Amino acid sequence: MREHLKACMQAVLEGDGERAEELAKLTLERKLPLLEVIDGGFVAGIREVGRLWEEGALFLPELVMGAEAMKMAMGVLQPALEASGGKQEKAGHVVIGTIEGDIHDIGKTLVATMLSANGFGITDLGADVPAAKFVDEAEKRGAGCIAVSALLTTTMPGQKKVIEELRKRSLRGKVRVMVGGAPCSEKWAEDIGADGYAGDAVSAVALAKKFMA
Ligand code: B12
Repeated sequence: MREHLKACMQAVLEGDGERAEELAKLTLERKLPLLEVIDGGFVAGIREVGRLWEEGALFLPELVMGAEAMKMAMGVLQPALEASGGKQEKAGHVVIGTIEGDIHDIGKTLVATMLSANGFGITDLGADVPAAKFVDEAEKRGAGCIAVSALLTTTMPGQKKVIEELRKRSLRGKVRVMVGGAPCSEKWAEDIGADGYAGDAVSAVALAKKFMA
């Protein structure tokens, strides 16, 4: 298992999409624990890519290739991860997306997949989503929760706009808001008046369950 995790991490670090996809397929064939492989292998790889990029040891195209490799692996693993929850009663509906101006969608998609695997109905709006669109969709779907991802310090204030938009439409009492993404924190969630923050996909599921209870 350790060797496998190392290989997954390395494939993302090298931006080798084909290898990442091959390793993802091997993960399914060998019935290895999906979350462990995603977190300890592929996510560890993309975080290392980010760290090296910040240090100036990698160039932007290498960052992009790392992200592409990560996405290719997730393309193979996502359906299996979603199915791993089995058939469950619908736990509630969540509208999820990455806020306007921000195209980072890997973490958001992982959160959406985990929520879906745990019985939540999901409307995934993708990335670069205006605040009003989150609220439009929540209204349309009767969603009990909006989940807003932000990976850039410059786009984080957009999460607050979603809450303001809910207030404007007198929906704040009906729809819970959770925020997440690398620069967010418990304190940030409190500051902007969100209902909660989660640091990873597993905690996001626990938080959504708490909201819907
Ligand atoms: C991959 C990546 C990219 C890829 C994105 C590809 C894609 N389709 O997503 C590409 C190459 C396109 C990219 C572009 C840019 N990036 Co970038 N990127 C990253 C990197 C390396 C990894 C992000 C990632 O996917 N992590 C893996 C996932 C699984 O983790 P995660 O996103 O944190 O998600 C987890 C949790 O946070 C949480 N979570 C996430 N969302 C949500 C939502 C909710 C509701 C909840 C509850 C939880 C939750 O659960 C997830 C699963 O555990 C980070 C570095 C880092 N350490 O984060 C930089 C990083 C985010 N990027 C950065 C920057 C600056 C940029 C660019 C501006 C670069 C440029 N000069 O063009 C552009 C932004 C363009 C834009 N307008 O958005 C900076 C941001 C700095 C800052 N303070 O704002 C970072 C931190 C790198 C750095 N150290 O400088 N990037």
